[in-house]
Amino acid sequence: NLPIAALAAACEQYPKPEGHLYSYGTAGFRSHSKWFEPVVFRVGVIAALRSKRHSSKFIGVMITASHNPEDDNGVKIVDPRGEMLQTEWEPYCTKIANAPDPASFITALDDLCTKFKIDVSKRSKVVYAYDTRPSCPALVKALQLGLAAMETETINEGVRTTPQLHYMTRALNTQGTKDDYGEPSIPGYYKKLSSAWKRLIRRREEGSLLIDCANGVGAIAMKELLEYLSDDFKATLVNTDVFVPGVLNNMCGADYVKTKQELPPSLKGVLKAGQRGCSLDGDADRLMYYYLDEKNIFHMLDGDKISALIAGYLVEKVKLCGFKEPPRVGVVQTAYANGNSTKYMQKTKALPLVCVSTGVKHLHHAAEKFGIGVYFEANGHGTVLFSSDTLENIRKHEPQTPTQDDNTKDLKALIDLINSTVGDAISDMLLVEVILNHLRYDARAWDSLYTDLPNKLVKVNVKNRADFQTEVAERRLTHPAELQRFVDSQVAKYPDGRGFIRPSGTEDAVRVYAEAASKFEAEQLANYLAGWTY
Ligand code: NG1
Ligand code: ZN
Repeated sequence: NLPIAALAAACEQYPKPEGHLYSYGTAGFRSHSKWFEPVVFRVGVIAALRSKRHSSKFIGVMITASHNPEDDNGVKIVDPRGEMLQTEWEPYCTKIANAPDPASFITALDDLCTKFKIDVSKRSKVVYAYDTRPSCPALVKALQLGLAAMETETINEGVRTTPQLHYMTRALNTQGTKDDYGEPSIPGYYKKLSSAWKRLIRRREEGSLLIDCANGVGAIAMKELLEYLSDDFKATLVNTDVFVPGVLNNMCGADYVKTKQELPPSLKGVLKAGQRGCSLDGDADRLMYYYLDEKNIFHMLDGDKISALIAGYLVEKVKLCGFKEPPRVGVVQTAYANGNSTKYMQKTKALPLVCVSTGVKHLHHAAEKFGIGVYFEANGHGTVLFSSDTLENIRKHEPQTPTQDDNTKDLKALIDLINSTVGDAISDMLLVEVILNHLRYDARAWDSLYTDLPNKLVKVNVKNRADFQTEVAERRLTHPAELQRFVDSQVAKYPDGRGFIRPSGTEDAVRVYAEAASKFEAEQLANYLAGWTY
């Protein structure tokens, strides 16, 4: 049975603030950090139960609010294979987080145990980490209390990137099995990436890559990784003020670059024309690339361009290995993917492509259906998945020529270089650099794969985002129907126009997206849609 006395006592220590509703959404729970300790305490208890449900496998808990402001915080649960928490648990998490008092908290936990037939007597194991936010230490305490109440065996990984925590969770659970994901330690993570990199990189890069670490945990991870990469990788780190209050994600980082479509002010005069730069977000799971041309004009290489580069490269790589039955490479996007990226993948590269709803778990699950599934959100979050059949195929493959042999070795190293558990800005960055190195591309050559259609994303705050319902992977509103009719009538006026409105899964807002042949038209269309009158 549940340790009711311990749970109730701990719950008293972290009373739920009245009138504040939490919801486990696409990125777990997220809110202003001052409301957050009771939620994190309860997540500790849920994570323990999740571990019991999975025969005492390690469950991960990550405390971070990613690209959001420094005063926000968030928490999410990571499943044994390093994936996001199974969707069926989300409403139970929401219910447990909102239980107003200890008695209803225990009842909500009981409901979860009954629903998922949890054997409470099993042991539980949880590995956790957190980002650099000043609110983290207090939240970690709350988490620890929840875990202690459940007598959970814990590993505290400290200040780590979100993808490192996902890696750890999978590595801990696969250690010594045929699916061994690598040494279950942070040095193990660096060793895995750096040895794959050393196998893959062909000639020493002359220029240095400029990496904007958003003043977040990515700065710590990058510094550590550079030690392992030694001379083989030249990088200059900027925005590395990890513990200076107020600077996290502020006027820098991947989200700044994507939403403003401009160079962070701190990189002006630092990034040289032709040099590649990239920005991580606050927990280092999103990546945006960019460069300045000889006229100092800014060019952004977003998640779609990263995806196009990787997918195009992998298709060719697979051909060079000489498989009897080559794995099928496919791409997963969301409605925010640039229209010309979709065209490029489908028409120029003949890649199978699916479009799914926003949120990594949707992309991840769709990508699992391909032999090799490349998924990226336009905002720079993504990775590559290799199905177990593909992994088996590669393991058994007997190359017939030295070229096939060499390419197969490359492919194996690429699998090690890629953090398949979740989008990982650092692993993705190494992957991009390797591909550019193999193709002998500079930023401009990469950029010229296709030209982005001008686009604009606007956020409109609304009282109740549940009033907005969508279909066809969030590309159309079913409700309010008159609003969709308005969208259709406006979009029809623009050549190459595309526009849609969907409720955010993380904020009390709807997002309006528009694309058109020119920047002026894209902005005009977005603004019309945002100020709808119907
Ligand atoms: P919402 O708030 O549902 O639009 C945002 C991002 C998602 C995803 C989640 C989780 C956009 C337009 N939306 O979701 O892609 O990253 O946050 O962090 O970028
Ligand atoms: Zn993030």
